[in-house]
Amino acid sequence: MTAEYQVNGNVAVITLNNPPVNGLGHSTRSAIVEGMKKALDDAAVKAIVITGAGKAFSGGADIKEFNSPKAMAEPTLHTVINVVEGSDKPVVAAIHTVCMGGGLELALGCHYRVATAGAQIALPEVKLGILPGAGGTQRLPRVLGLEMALNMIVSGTPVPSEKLAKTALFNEMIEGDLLAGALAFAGKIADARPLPRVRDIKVNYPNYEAFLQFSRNTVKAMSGPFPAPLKCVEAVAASITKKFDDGIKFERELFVELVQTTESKALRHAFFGERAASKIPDVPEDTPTRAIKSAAVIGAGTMGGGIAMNFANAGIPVQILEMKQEALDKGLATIRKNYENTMKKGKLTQEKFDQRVGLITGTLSYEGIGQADIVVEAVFEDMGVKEQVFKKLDEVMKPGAILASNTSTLDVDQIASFTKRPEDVVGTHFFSPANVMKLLEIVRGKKTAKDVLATTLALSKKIKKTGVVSGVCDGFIGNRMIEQYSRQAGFLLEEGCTPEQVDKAVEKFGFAMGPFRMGDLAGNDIGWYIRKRRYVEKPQISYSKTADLLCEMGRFGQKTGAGWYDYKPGDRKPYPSQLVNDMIIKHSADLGVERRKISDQEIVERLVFALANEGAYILEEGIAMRASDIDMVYLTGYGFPLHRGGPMFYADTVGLPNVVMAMDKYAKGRHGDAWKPAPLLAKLAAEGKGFNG
Ligand code: T1G
Repeated sequence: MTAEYQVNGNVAVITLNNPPVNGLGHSTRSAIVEGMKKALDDAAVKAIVITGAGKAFSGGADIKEFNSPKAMAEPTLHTVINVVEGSDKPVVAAIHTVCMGGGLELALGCHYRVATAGAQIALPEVKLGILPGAGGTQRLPRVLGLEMALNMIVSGTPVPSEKLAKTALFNEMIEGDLLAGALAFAGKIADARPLPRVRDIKVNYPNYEAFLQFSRNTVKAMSGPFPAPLKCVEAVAASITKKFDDGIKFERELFVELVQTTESKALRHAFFGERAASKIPDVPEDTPTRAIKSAAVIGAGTMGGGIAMNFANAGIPVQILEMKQEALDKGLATIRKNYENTMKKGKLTQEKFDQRVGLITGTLSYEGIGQADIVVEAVFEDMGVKEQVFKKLDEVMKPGAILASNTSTLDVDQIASFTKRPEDVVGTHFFSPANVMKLLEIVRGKKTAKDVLATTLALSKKIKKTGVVSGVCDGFIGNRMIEQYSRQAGFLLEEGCTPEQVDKAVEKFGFAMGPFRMGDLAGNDIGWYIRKRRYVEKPQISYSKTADLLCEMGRFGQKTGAGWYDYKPGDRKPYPSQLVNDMIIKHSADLGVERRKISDQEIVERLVFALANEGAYILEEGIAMRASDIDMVYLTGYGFPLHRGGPMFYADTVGLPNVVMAMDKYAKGRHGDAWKPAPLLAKLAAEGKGFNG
């Protein structure tokens, strides 16, 4: 049973017990109704307390149930709340730790609510592309007022319970033992009548029409491709414009509409995808981890500095090793400047600034970092350089230290072979800017120890990264897929597109930045260096030469003041370059390619399906453990639009048979070899299945 029932004196206690967060799945909802029935039938029971076992009062409806008939099976959450609210004995919600979504809606159906401080109170449904669907949009405004309720529902942001202590949401804040406090409170109000019902409170807000119109305009401007935020405004508006029951009906209609949208399915996919990524089938979740009380980073450049900041931000002291004092001083100064800028924006207190800057120190000797629990090298992307560094690390680092490489493409097994402790070697591929981008690719070498993996995953959570485990291959997950994306981008230039046309098409699809603007930002020389290596290692793979011609012109991007686009000094705005466009047109002529008009649809299909197809190869080779891992890589590391759910999820929404059909069409064009469907993709398409099940 997923809720326990016991009677304490003359108070019945119903304790939700559905780990991990007391999700209000069907069995829990049934158990609450059963408990209510018992309490109402027991003449000795004068009052009822509902509370949650473990680490939550309740995290809300069981999202895992959404795509199953159970979600709508009686007793629905509406029914449960109506039973509670319709009880002729007082029901007290005893709230702690987490009270969110349907959990808060259940509490709002109770006659009274008591809480301990520090509980996260939220209606976060909007973050899943839906809205509170069990009365939250109608009851929360009745206890918090229109404005505060609207803000909480449109943002989905949790508010600590103590901040709401003086509102009608809580009747009492409990110090000490919550259950004891709730039982005492229940004893006090057991005979109080009439029973207070939130639904009976009237929402007052002078000139609410103007406020609601302002809210509509503001929310419309900030919600991008997501329909839910604006629907939240309309639902909350009903709490003041409609009778309660009409408001509930209206809310229900909006909820049913939103839960079926692709945007909501994509957000739910990302919610579970982020959590699934931290699970490694052959590494039990209770694998003991190594203590990480100090860190070291080799290289004080952009990457090294950003990586060091991640540790300092998580309260972990970190030493940066550089070979030259000047480089070290420059790196530390850059970090300090970064924190100063954050503080100027009001996003960092002086105290935090001092703490973080104080946690980052520098050293010029390898011996200086020998006692660190983990060392991350962020040196030049060249195997020879990595070899020197790891041989030295093998000499100086204490036993049990984790030796991590920030390599973005190189063979982690080969790097591990430079040491006598390959089991302690792992790839930790950060994405620039390393202190900002959420993605951390954790590259598992053949010999990487399980506890090293478990430790690195736990560390990724501590430094607020989305850790995704990758096997060893050229480019791991993200950069291996981006190679196919970039190949198609180059071919499109040769066949008729300009850089801005390609960028605009994918940015309209939702990418944060198109491939050419991204190249100018990251530096076109980085890709050039990698392609030169690949021309030698994989001569059979064709590439467009446009990117090489650009680099031969010295146009590396913003850092050289010119790239695919022209730039004005001090201005990061990209301006189409006639010189580059002429180079491209001439290159097409040299190739004998007749340029043609290419649609945005073809641009998006060729770039995104190239990602999905390579992702299918990565899946079948076991480089990625699951399709949602690949989606998490692209959502958190490559600016793939969240409302599309990631390349694999997007391919599923298009339908894999349609993807294969489009690929067959492109296979008839230039470089058709790039469009051979991965066997896994062909198989799933033939079976009418998707990558994500
Ligand atoms: N349903 C199902 N599983 C959930 C869940 C939920 N609501 N919330 C968390 N989990 C799982 C999660 O997948 C993970 O599983 C484990 O719990 C720990 O999660 C009608 C319709 C509650 C603040 O949006 O924000 O109510 O990976 O790692 O960091 O209006 O989870 O271990 O197998 O995040 O301590 C609205 C979403 C639902 C809350 C806890 N509620 N959850 O954070 O643990 S819709 C939410 C969270 C709704 C009603 C509507 C957080 C948390 P596993 P975790 P945490």
